[in-house]
Amino acid sequence: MSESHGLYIDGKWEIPPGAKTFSTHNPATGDELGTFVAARPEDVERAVAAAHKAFKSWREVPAPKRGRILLQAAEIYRRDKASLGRTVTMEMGKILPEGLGDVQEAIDFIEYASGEGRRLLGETVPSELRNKACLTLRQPKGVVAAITPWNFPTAIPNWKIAAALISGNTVVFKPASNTALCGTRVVQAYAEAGLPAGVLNLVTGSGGVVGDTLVSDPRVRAVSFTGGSDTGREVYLKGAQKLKYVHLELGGKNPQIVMDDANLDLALEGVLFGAFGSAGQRCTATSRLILHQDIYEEFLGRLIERLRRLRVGNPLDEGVEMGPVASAEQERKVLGYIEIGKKEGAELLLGGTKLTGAPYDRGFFIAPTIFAATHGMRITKEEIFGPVLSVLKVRDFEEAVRVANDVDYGLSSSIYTRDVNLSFQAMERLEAGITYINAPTIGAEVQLPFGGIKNTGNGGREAGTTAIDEFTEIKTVFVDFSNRLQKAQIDA
Ligand code: UN1
Repeated sequence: MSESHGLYIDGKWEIPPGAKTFSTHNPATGDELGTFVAARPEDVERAVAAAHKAFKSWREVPAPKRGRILLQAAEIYRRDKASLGRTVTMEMGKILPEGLGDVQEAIDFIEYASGEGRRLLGETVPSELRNKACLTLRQPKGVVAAITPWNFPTAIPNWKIAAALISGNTVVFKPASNTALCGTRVVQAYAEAGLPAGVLNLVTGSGGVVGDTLVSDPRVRAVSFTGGSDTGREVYLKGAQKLKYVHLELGGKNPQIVMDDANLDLALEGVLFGAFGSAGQRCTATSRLILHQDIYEEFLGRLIERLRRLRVGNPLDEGVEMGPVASAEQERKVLGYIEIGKKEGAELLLGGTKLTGAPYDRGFFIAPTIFAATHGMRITKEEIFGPVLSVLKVRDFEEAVRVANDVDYGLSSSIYTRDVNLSFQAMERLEAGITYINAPTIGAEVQLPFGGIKNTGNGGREAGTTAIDEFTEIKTVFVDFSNRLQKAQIDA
């Protein structure tokens, strides 16, 4: 029997009497990992009430003191990194070094965010009048809902939670259901770190019940959502009715361009990591490889040859390079796209099947898959979120940029070239929130803004100096110390 886990509301772990439950499973083996409460609307409302009540005192805790508690949580993650990394790997299937990387990204961001406790910078600017001061303050928004996906089950929650908390907000956190154990462990660290009751609450359960209740509750002033574009649109619309601030971090269709002058060894390592790391289940994953015609045959040949030897297996095992996809649902979706690709007439060059036989029998393993595709096919335009790469041949840089940009998403992008002019042109012209030069589309660092354009989001950026924008209101203050009525804009 696996362990039962509760909701965390107002500083207490609880399993409400008669609660319905659900469990999570290891996508490599099918083993059950834990059972969790499927929260009802009234449970969610209690969590929001707790957060709402705690806000009054939490906002008054000096920000550097809030930072101390965050740093303590980071220390706990660091202490428990090995076991947390294993939990990530067991619950969503990325290989252990990537599971550990997920936890490291959480630690990195919390440390970064806690420093904001000594900044939370405002502005001071001149007044057009004498004896008058003009400045801005950052103030918390109130109760924040953090709704997060399964693909980075410790890092992404912490991008939101740590930034919200350092800014003085309180949080109700709803993790993806299939990584509820990771979500529980994310919160356990903050509880152990001494966060006051009600400041961070955990409600597990479905998007339809928990997510909906959170987004509809008028006491929730901001919603930070990372996930699929369709759900993101629903969250945005529902939040709009209550004029909430909604931050969305959605899909991608990220290209890696390889020019004829590129270092091909480097570009090959790049696409292997970018497209098949985390089995392609990153918003930033490379799903289109755009090759200059002069290196097309050679590069593709080498890629296929290397991928044939890619070690797919239990992601906990040493030396395994790719694990399963995260769930049955994910498997269906990815295999569905492979069928679409074949029907559209894309040439299947490698993979394209579910892996069977030991050690794959009990898991959701899909062979690394490559299509030689034509730009415009659905597999070249829609997010697949799995180990499926479409390869596209282009004549020159102009065509590469045109193809790269001709999708509805705009998260990450990459170009391999030694030409400094093309590098700078790519920086300016690739329609994406992130551009890498001579590096893969994945692997963003937390001290820089993260987010995208077009259908990838609605304009915000997480992490970096922009992290707190999502969670603070700007208060503008005018101090007139002239001791008389001064009138701006009016001629004296
Ligand atoms: C995501 O997939 O939503 O840049 C986040 C990267 C990671 C974060 C990805 N640092 O690949």
